[in-house]
Amino acid sequence: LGLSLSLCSSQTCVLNDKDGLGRVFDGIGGLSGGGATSRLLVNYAEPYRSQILDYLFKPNFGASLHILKVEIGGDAQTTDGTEPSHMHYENDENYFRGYEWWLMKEAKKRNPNITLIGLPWAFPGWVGHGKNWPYDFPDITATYVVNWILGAKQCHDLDIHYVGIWNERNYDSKYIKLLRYTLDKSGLENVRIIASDNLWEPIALALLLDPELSRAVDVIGAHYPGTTTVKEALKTQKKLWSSEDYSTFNNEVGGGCWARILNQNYVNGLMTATISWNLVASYYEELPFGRDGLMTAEEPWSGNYVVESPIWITAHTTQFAQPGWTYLETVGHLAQGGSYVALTDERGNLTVVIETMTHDHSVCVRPPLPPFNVTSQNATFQLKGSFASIKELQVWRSQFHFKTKKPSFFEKLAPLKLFDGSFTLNLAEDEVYTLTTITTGQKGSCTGSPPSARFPKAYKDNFNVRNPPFSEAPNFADQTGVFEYYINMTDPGPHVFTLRQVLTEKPVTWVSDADQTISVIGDYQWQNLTVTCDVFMESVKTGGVFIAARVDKGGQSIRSAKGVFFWVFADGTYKVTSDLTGQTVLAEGQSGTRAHGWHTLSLTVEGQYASGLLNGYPLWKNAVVLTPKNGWAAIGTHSFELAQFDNFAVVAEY
Ligand code: 147
Ligand code: CA
Repeated sequence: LGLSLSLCSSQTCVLNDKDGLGRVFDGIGGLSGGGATSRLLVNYAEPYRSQILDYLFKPNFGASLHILKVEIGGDAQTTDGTEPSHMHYENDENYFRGYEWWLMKEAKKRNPNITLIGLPWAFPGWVGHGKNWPYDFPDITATYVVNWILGAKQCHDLDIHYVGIWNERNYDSKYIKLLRYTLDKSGLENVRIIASDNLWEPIALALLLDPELSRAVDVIGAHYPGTTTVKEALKTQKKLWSSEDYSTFNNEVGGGCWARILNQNYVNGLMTATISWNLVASYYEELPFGRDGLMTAEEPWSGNYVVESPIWITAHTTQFAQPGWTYLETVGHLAQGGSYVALTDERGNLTVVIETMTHDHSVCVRPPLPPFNVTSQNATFQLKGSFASIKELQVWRSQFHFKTKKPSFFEKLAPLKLFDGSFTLNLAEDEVYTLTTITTGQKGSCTGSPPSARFPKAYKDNFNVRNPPFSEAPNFADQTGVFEYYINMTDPGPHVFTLRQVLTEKPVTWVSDADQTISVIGDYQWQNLTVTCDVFMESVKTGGVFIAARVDKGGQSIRSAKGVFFWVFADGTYKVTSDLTGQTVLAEGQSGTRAHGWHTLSLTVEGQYASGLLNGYPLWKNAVVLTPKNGWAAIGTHSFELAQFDNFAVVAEY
């Protein structure tokens, strides 16, 4: 690859700036979205919510992140749910939906220098003009994305620094150039473009072959690069980022994965930023990729959250080097395995991060990790050039201690005195060290979070909130469609404040969303329960809505979700099915239900039997429900249609 990988010769690693420096460091970040990964975070009560945000963003406290990347919501399923678009319809613009605006503001409050990035996974249906493709009308797509950036500034005073193309899907050169043109024309010359949030190729070669495209793109962002790059990417002379990485269960092996890639993405691949998918695991754990965040905050009802090892591994770098610092050229692998990087602010400060993660304790979700050996070793570092005169280094250490299962993370040790600019470390396996001239590091701590608890077994929501802080009701996790608080201005009665499914067409999707809309809620272990909800169809004749129990799937498998689904239709019929698509019918008949009127549905599932009430009267009973045995409660619609829900209630047995 033409990289000069240094290996410490006879155990001495030289740290020198005399012959020039390496690349400029752009930071370490977290990704909220792709999708709905922060869904449950927003409903944490204070002070816990602020504590979680402090662990993520507050400088000299925890992860102290440099970068926050968010999904530009596109109304479609993007891994753990849907995120709302700022333009559900062509003539619609609203910059107060979802939680990403709030999250960016909270991050910026704590770290005013934080780098903000937006990237779409999906787009509202109208952007594709009926086709599941965003590039047939590139001007529409570019305007749509630029609107989001303008809205960030105008409505929230947020400066978006980087924007991407289409997550892990095709890019289109014409679109990228038009996006650059549209940004410039809108006064957003400072917003830089990342491409293509997929593999190194074909974007790297395309940049080499097309100078105009190359002028439009500032950063090559690759996903899960396995710490390496390719020679075309190096040849472009662009910044190289791991713009999505990690996605690993956040136990100690996850922390080990993160420690290894944070160092080696630069050592092996000259990547100057690494972004974790995801920022914080704030979604139901049984959804895809449960707990793949830097920390866990998946219980807003209890307030419980867990500061996991990746937070402290992040701190080893983020608290002691800032974007704009420069990597030394003298970075590399240790003689007995492991790696070291060094960074400087070019004003005398030096930060060295060393990791000795063994193979089996640092496997990430992807790509496969080729074998390598790490054993305990003494490593001597010799400071040269402008660092030769450094007399003292602060020392921070993490020891995973996999054998004893008693890890210690981000521990401040006694400062190291230097005499001839050299020091020797006795490194064991599975350790991370930071040696630095920076003296501001701190291991933040808050008075413990409340104990973990299950989702309340008696739960209700009447959606009566006049000025909701968020567009979505607590704990509902939309898996297809978008469910928003709604105010019926003309309703004289009890249904002024409701929850409404607002999508009227299928989005330009990222995975295959269901043909129905569905939002899940509650405890995945629930078996026996009663779900009750008032429903209101807005589609005359063709309308259909459901309430459900024991829903067993979400995410990209949502199309094959099974459970017990109780439907009523605007044509005066009802159905009970064991799947979201309605293939397996357990009961059906006349209900007298119609659009533009409220009906109360109630579904009880007890052991192998289910029964349903309509407006308080039995409509069907003794439907036999064998599988699934457990799952979430849910509400939804038969198609992409407007419909409202009110007075949702669950009473469950554990
Ligand atoms: C990524 C997505 O960009 C994220 O939204 C999230 O779904 C994440 C979960 O790990 O994965 O998508 C990938 C899906 C598959 C691969 C890589 C990235 N893969 O198989 O290499
Ligand atoms: Ca209400």
